[in-house]
This record gives sequence, C-alpha cells and structure tokens, in this order.
Amino acid sequence: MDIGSIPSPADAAAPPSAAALPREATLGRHLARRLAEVGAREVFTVPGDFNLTLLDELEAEQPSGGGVRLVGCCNELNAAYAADGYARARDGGVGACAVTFTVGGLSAINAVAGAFSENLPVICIVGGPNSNDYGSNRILHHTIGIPDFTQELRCFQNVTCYQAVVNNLEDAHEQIDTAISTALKESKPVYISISCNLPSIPHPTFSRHPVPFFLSPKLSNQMTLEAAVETAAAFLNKSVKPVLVGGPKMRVAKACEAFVELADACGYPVAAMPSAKGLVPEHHSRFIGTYWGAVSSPFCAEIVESADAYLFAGPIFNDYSSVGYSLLLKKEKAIIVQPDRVVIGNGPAFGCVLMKDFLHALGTRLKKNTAAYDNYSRIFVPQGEPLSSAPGEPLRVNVLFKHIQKMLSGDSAVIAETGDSWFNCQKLKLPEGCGYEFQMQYGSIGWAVGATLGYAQAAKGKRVISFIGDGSFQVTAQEVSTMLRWEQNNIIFLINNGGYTIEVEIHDGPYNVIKNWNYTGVVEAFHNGEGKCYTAKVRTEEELKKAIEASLGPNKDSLCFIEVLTSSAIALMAPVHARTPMTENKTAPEQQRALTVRRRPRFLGSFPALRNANAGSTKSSGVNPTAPQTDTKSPKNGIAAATRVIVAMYAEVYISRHSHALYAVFFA
Ligand SMILES: Cc1ncc(C[n+]2csc(CCOP(=O)(O)OP(=O)(O)O)c2C)c(N)n1
Ligand SMILES: [Mg+2]
Repeated sequence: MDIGSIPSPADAAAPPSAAALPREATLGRHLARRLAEVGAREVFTVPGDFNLTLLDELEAEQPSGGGVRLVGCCNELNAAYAADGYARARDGGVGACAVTFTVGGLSAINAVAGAFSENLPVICIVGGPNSNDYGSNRILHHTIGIPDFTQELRCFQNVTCYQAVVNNLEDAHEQIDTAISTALKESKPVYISISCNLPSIPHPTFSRHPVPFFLSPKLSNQMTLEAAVETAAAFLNKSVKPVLVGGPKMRVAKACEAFVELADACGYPVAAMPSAKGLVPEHHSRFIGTYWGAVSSPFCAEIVESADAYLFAGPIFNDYSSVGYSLLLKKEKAIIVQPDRVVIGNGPAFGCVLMKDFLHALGTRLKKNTAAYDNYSRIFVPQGEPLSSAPGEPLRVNVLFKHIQKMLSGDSAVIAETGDSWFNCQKLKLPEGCGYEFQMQYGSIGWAVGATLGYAQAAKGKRVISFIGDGSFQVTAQEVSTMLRWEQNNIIFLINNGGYTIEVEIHDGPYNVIKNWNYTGVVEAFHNGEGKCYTAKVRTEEELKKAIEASLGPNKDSLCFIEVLTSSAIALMAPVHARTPMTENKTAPEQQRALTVRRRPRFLGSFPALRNANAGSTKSSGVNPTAPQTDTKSPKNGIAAATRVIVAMYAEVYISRHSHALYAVFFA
C-alpha cells in the first residue's frame, strides 16, 4: 500500500509480504506477548464466534514462550471480575479478559465499570465484526439487530479510559500499544475490539519479537516538589499533635512504602481510611485503626479529629467513607496529598508532585512528634474477646470472626464481599503481609466470587480467604467450578444469614428474603468428583473450629467451602422453614408476620436518632406503624439511610465495647 493512499479491505486483511513472514508475526500472538510483558500472564475468557481465532492465537503463544494462559470462565461478568481480582493481586499490574462481540461485552461491562471505580488497569478484549463488514450496512448476529457496530463501543466509552477498535492490520500495533499503555498510565480499564478475521494473519509490524515495551516514568517537577515539601514541613512542624491517615489512592500512586517511611520518620500515629484497608500496615507500632468518622475503630476518631494537623494520603471522601459527609475535619488543618498534587490547608496547591516523592522527601524534613500517639496510648482500652459459645449455641458472627482472626497470616489474603461481610472483615486486624481486597466504591454483589478466582490465579503463594454473603453468592456462584478446575485452595466462608441482611438494615421488605440453597450441595455438584474439594456446614462454634482445622490441616490443598449458618439465619429458618418465597402464596399479614420474626433485635431502641432514621423501613413493612414517617423513597433520604446503616452497625460495635457517655451523646 502506498503511503497516504486509502487502505482497501484487501490491504487491511492481507499485507503484500504476509507469505514471507514467520507464523508468530500475527496480531493475536503479538497481543499475547504484550499482555504477558505487562504482567497479565493469564487471560479470563469466554469463547464466541467473534473471538475464536483470537483465542487460538493467544493460546498458541504459551506462557513458557512469553505468552499467556487462557482461563475459561462460566460467563463474561465473572471473567471480568476475575481480571479485576488478578490486577489487584499483581499490585498495579494488569488483568485481562477476552470475550465475544456485544453479548459478551455487555455482560462484562458491569465488572469493567467496577474496575474503573477502583482504579484497576483491566484490559477488556472483545472479538469484533469482520473488517470487511465495517461500513457495509449489514446486520450482524449478537447485536440488537440494527446495522450499527458501535453500540458496544459506545457503552464502553463510559467505563473505560481508552477504546481501540482494531479493524485494520496497518495500525493495529499502534492501537494495541496505545490502549495498553493508557491503561497502565491511568490505572483504569481499556476496551480493545479486534475484528474477528484479523488475529491470525501475519503482518510485518508484528515481525520483530520481542519488542520491548517501556513506559517513560512520570516524574515530579523538582522545584514544585521542593516548594510543596517546604510548605508542608513548616505546617506540620508547628503543629502540636499531628496525625497521618492513609487513603485508597495510595495504591495507584504506588506510595504505600513511602507512606510507611514517612510514618517511621515522624512518629505521628497512623490511621487508615476504610477504603484503604490493606494499604496501611496494621502491624505498624503506631497504627491506631480505621478512621471512619463516627464509626471509626475505638479511640481513632478522637485522635484524628482532635489533631491540629492531619495529612491524608490519597483520600476519597464519598458518602460512605465520610459517613454521610459527617466527618469532623477542618480543611485548614489538612494536607491532602493526591497521586500528583498536594494541597495544604485552604491553599496553596502544588501540581506535578508525585505522592511517593512528596512523602519520601517530607519524611526527611519533619521533627519527630509522638504527642498524638501518646494521647492515644493513654486513652486506649484493648478490646475484649467475645464470650465463647455455650455447647450447641447458634454461632454468633463475633465468635466467627474471632476464629477467622486467628487464621490470618502473611500468607493469606482476605476478600470481602459487599454486604455484612464488608463490615465484619473491616474489623479484622491484618497481620504483616496479609492481603485485603474489597470493592468499597462500586459495591457490586457477586464481585467476590470472580475476584477470588482471579486473585488466587495471580497470587500463587497466598491462601485466599473469602467472605461472601448468600445473596451475593447467588449472583456469580458458578465460578467456584473454575476455581476447582484450576486446583485453587481458597477457603470460602459462605455467610448464610437468610437473605439480603444489609438491605434489611436499610429498608426491609419481602424482596430481601431469598430462596435458601443447599450451598455446600451446590459446590459439591460443581466439584462432581474432579479435583480436591472440602465442604462443611457449620452452625456452632464447635463445628466452626472443626471446619477450620480441617481446612488448614488435611485439606490445605483443597478448595474449602464452609457454609456458616448464623444465629440469625437459623432463627429465620425456623418459622419459615418451608422457605417458599415470601411473596408467593402468602397473604399480606403472613408476610408481615414473617418479617417481624426475622427482624433481629438491635440496640437501636435506645438511640432515638437512629431509631427515627430507620423509621422508613418499619413504616413500609408495617411492623411499627406508629414510628415517625420518613420518605426513604427520595434519593436524598435513600443515601442518608444507607450511610446511617453504617453508623448503626458500627455503633453496635462501639456500644458493645464502651459504655462511654460520649458515644451516647453523639448518637442521640
Ligand atoms: C449488582 C448489585 N445488585 C444489587 C445490589 C444491592 N445490594 C447491596 S448488598 C445486597 C445484599 C447482599 O446480600 P448478602 O450477600 O446475602 O449479604 P448480607 O448483607 O446478607 O451478609 C444487595 C442486594 C448491589 N450492591 N449490587
Ligand atoms: Mg445474606
């Protein structure tokens, strides 16, 4: 083809010199090598006729030869969740999935949106229309039946930071490189569509291998860095009791080590935002827990909110992390460090300053000041252990997590699903090296099953311990079969509490009851005699202990699935043991009775503000018609109700730990 001439479909599909090229010089094999180079050595896939040739080419470039391994998944949503989990385990590395046109892509898109919200470089590859069909006005199968190939692309434009539509071999190399490097630079997902007829055609652009893939590193502007450090040091050195708080963006900024260096150097106490759990070392000698406003770890909020200066590294203040925008922080006391800028008080602001450079340099300029930590040590009362259960007593969640805590080590990684598990896992104290992942920004139920598959596939040295609610498990359960197929030895705690408990807390109704499954039976069906699998149902502390011992001992190489029936689930199951969905064959009063039974006794009665906050839910189910009526249907109140739930759940923990008048005053 002449430079500047219009490419014809024939040019695009078969370059003149193709016959003389080596077999490996194809688009598909080039893509495999590129993915492996950036750390995605496994690609989570579901085949379809638009990506079959691409999968053949990816498969042909084996990991031993610098290529990738394909991990077939049950569906595209799970494949993309697995890519998300894989990227997390690789610490800034890439996860990848390959699916088919539109039916596959649109199934994956929810997980890709989740990866966007969590700043993960997930590469979503779809097999696209034949390059000869572009502009042809043809109607293709797997589309919505109109001659427009851009629908999937337009959907992905909203949830990815770059989209490459590769329907021409001439610029495929450049398009793929640009997509991959944009994902890495922005730490966000990208979309690559590859015409189904192109992956196996050799092309000269792919003939030199390996072509090194190198991204020039981002650098701080030295003058701005110096000015930012000088101003921040002056601000902090004159404060009396400063503190450090780590936030979730430390991950994208690759600044976790620099944060610890700074903490070691300055002597300030160290807290983590809830969404940064796993990024701040909890074994640090001056770690004071999770700063989450009114629902922080015991005594943490007092120290943070009473400080006269606080440095937040990579915070995101959303409705959840700010407990409904109720944090008692003052901007003029804060230094906010984002991945590439620093704002000190109400100003000045410094751009072009990388977080890791800033934290590292700041550590060398700060005077040691342990005043705030000394205050913390003075008021801190160690938390007690939950009482052991009486023989045969239904398992309490606090007893469950007492045992989970003992299981954790530097060789484990915790994956916490949205729901009650979020809150319970948040309270775990992570030993050095123990990984921790959850989806605090996006909170899509079902994520944890796919993410467990992907994380375990990437982190071979770790035993993944996942906590997944019954409702969430029902969304993506099939992928346990892929874990078995790949001989993973994850331990999955399936928390069977008889429905959408977290939703019950916000606003109860018959829709929060789900069909009870025989969850261990489901996993045994997936196992089907192939691979190593251990399952147990536990209802008491004794049974739990046995199941944990079995998982860590004789079944340490097996996939272990422990269905935990909590006391609330058992209580729920008794009166409605027939377990027909509540909306079926039941009169309204029967539904109401069932709801009344399953309503857990909570402490809220003693706290009027919270009791009133929940009034909308009691009103709707008719359980307490005298409660003040709140319009929880309006979005504003809906959000407020959700954040109040967080307050409520954590307040319960507080109340159990302290009889402190302060909290009663706060919550009233
Ligand atoms: C994809 C998706 N659909 C719906 C929701 C709303 N939602 C949030 S938590 C939840 C219930 C989770 O139930 P379960 O996994 O059993 O957790 P539990 O709180 O009962 O422990 C639902 C439906 C969501 N977050 N994501
Ligand atoms: Mg549940």
